[in-house]
Amino acid sequence: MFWDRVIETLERAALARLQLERLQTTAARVAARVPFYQRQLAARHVTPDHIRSLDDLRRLPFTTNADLRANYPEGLLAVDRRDVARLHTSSGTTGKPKALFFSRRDLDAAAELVARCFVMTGATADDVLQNMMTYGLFTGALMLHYGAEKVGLMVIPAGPGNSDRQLMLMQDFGTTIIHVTPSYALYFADLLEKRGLRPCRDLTLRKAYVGAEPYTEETRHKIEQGLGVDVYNCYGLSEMNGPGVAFECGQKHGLHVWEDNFLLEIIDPETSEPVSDGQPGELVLTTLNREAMPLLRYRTRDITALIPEPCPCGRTHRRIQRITGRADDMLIVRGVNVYPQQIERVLMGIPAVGRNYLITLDGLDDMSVQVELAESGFDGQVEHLVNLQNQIIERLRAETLVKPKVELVPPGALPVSEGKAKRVVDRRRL
Ligand code: DLL
Repeated sequence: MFWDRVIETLERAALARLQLERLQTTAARVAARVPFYQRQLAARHVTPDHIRSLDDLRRLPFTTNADLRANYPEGLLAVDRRDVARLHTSSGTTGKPKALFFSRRDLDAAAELVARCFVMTGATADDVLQNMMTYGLFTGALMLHYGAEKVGLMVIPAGPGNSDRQLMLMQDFGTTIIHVTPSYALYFADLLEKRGLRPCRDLTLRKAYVGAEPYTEETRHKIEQGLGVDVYNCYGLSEMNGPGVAFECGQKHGLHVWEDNFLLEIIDPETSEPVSDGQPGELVLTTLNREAMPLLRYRTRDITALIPEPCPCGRTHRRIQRITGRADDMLIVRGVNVYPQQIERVLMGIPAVGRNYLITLDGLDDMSVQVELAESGFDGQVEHLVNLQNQIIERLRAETLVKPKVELVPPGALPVSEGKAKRVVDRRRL
């Protein structure tokens, strides 16, 4: 099923023509209205007239996270204030947030993309969406909300947290789809197990749209088992509309990027040169259909790879692999590069391991990992615990080349945040 069959299956050559036309419009818009881009373009001796083919994209400047912060609050605004319909922000670790502006038309375009995602995954007006993302300045909940309404689903704007109320809403209103972070999905699956509830028997859930944080295929399986749902990976970032920038189809193999709205590049984060198709690199996105705040070649810092093969679902918009982490996520432990995702992949592949973990780095450059046990992971025999602990240490060492300390803790012992999960505590930088 398609929301917009024509555009979703547009032949590649026609899609490229549309992209070029929109790139030219976007370049002209920022050159006329945004002093930051006027300076950047002048420094490169580029005018919008130089954009004659999609390859000319490489003449345009990159935009970084730092540029958004430096131009806070309104430096990148490309419309009059009276034409702004909504503000979102995206917070970083320190200082001022990034301000993201949307016109009425931008909001409608974002909702259209989300509507495509719903229909692509088989959702219909018969579905009930419980939106367990945070409502507010974060794009996560609101951007998905309006797309769901367009398709005609009934939306329960539950927000995150208060798991007992979530459960009550699910049971009383027959929720079929949830939109949730991977960490909260795992936490919720734990809660069901503790209450002795079996999702297939006691709930009507069918699908979960899971995103806003990186997670592994092993975590997807854990969520699918724990909640009795099909998990679809949902990727996005506030700078590019929030959720719905890229989404899995029924194949559940890679995420279609809506290429009529975003021009995608994958580059080597060190050299900024393009990598060859299928190779991992940093995702760079250019908005093609934004009025209020168009962005050229935005460095997402997210690491992924292009899937060059066409998708059996019939959509022509190319797919990217699930995000394996952010370029800034890399930890250097005793000189070795370690990504938190490597640790998650190992842990979530071990059945006796539960649903939460926390990595701590301390002053001596030691890495320790606290690992929750599964509800059924401990049979009371201490030697089984010791064996499990040794098995985890060994597998983590083999995966990361760093031998961590591992502490097994009871289910539910580690903190759960309502927003994005915090998986790493780095005391070395405190
Ligand atoms: O997290 C938008 C969103 C909300 C996407 C809900 C999906 C669902 P930001 O707060 O700006 O926006 O954070 C964007 O989160 O650059 C990635 O690093 C990470 N991220 C988002 N979705 C995924 C995903 C929203 N499916 C940043 N897999 C992005 C991996 C993800 N990482």
